[in-house]
Amino acid sequence: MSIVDVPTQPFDDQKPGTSGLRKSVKQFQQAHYLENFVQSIVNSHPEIAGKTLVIGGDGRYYNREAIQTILRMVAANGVGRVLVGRGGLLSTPAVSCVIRRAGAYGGIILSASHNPGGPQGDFGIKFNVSNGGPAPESLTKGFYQESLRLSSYQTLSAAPVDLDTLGSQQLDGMVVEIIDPITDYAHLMESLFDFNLIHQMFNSGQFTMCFDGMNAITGPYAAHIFENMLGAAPGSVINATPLPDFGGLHPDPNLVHARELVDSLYHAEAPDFGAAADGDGDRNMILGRQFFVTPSDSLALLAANAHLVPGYKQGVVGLARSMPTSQAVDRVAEALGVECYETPTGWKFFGNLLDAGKITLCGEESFGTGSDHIREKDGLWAVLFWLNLLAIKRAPVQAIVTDHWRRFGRNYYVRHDYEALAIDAATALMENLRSQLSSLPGVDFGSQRVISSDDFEYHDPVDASISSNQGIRISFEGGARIVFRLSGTGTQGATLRVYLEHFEPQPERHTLDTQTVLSELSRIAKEIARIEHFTSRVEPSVIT
Ligand code: G16
Repeated sequence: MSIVDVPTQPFDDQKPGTSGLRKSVKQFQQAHYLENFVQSIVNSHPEIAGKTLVIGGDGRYYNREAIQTILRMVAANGVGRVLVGRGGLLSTPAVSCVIRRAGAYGGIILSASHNPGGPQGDFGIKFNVSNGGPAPESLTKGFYQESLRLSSYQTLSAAPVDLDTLGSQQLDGMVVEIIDPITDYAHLMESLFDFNLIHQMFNSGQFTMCFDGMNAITGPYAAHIFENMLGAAPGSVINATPLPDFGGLHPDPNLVHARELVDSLYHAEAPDFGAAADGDGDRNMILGRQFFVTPSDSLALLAANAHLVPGYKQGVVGLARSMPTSQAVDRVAEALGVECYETPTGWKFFGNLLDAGKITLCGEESFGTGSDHIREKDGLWAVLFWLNLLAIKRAPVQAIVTDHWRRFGRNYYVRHDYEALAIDAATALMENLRSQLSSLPGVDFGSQRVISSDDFEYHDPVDASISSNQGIRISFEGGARIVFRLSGTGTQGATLRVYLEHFEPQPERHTLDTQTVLSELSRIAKEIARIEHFTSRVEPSVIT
């Protein structure tokens, strides 16, 4: 074992909302940078010696090198056993699944999620704890503090571990087990959903799907589960091979970046169902023929129908959504007579609620949906949930969603992103909004009257922790809402997100498109936040 002295050079603090370190590949390639984070994790867990860790990543550029570095370091620090996905691959939900199944102490995930990859792209690392979920904020803050104190790290000289052969190897005193990345995860999915029924649907020849793996981690999982296990036609999974640069794609499953999939669904010969997942497999997008299901509607619909699916046949004990997510799921919770929690953006905020048994399903507008089966959001799980419902209802996606709106009303919803802003400009815009909060209630903007405005503060009902400044909420009479917040995941400048929502209790009376319905709110958002004044931008860079 060797001890390497490092100049005290902490990694930059992590942004709120994220639970790890997400930076450019070039930053990660700096001497001691990755090592600094890994040693900070180890030092924050003195009891880690002898324990089991799970390690894997989404296959992006630098994945293999990072895993070798981490293996040498955790071996030098006395970790007993490490489970690594073959090829260094494990989707984020699969890491969560394997940690829980193996009773591991925790896991290390190498991914920058939906951010682009390749030598010019991004890389990331995060630590998950024994419940399978991202380390809570108290821990991640501790990692940062630890990095400020760090003056050396421990590693060893050893030949690279063979990441491609299943089975056990020794690295110094540590056991390295190379595991199949798919097996445990596929078993878990089989235990939750009616695979026979879905198989019958594909076998009937009446149902086709297209899943876009976006050249990222979910391709092999999707090909195995949808095509081999469930009988979807060969070729139903496109862009199925994880590539270090994602083949140049931006692996974010939305209407802008999943262009190939979206085009194929808006085509005369479109399949019945389309879906995609992101770089590390925790996000999902759901499409029907010429029809986009917003993530907020998807969450509400899965919640309303959960009792139909084997894994949730007892019903849901409670629901949760992140603050900017539309309030569609609140109406389902009300109808079911269960609590709906509103949390800050960031999956880690659901962890306590899930562990305490307060919720069964949860989700976010940022294309994340999940349940108590693991402690990460889960892209393929959401796709399988939809397939199970489609196999039960035997109706088009659009008909299922419009039926849901008829029962619960419709929350028209859109998100406007202003990307790569100067950080000072974005901060000034938010400060200006904060300064207006107390004067907005009662003000009329055209036909819309503000009824409340605040900077969202979350009081965790389980551990009583408080998270402040989580985004500006402005609510209007009739259920409309505008939310402003700065992204916690961008790596270039600042990204302003503006979330617009309008509630229509009787949507069948209206056939207007989302853009028309939300155009006035969009104008009001620009006026209140003085977006052009602060950013010189007239229109958002991305609309989802
Ligand atoms: C991460 C978190 C999500 C969160 C998203 C927000 O997603 O895990 O829970 O919704 O960031 O992103 P932003 O702060 O940019 O709006 P992921 O998929 O990047 O891990």
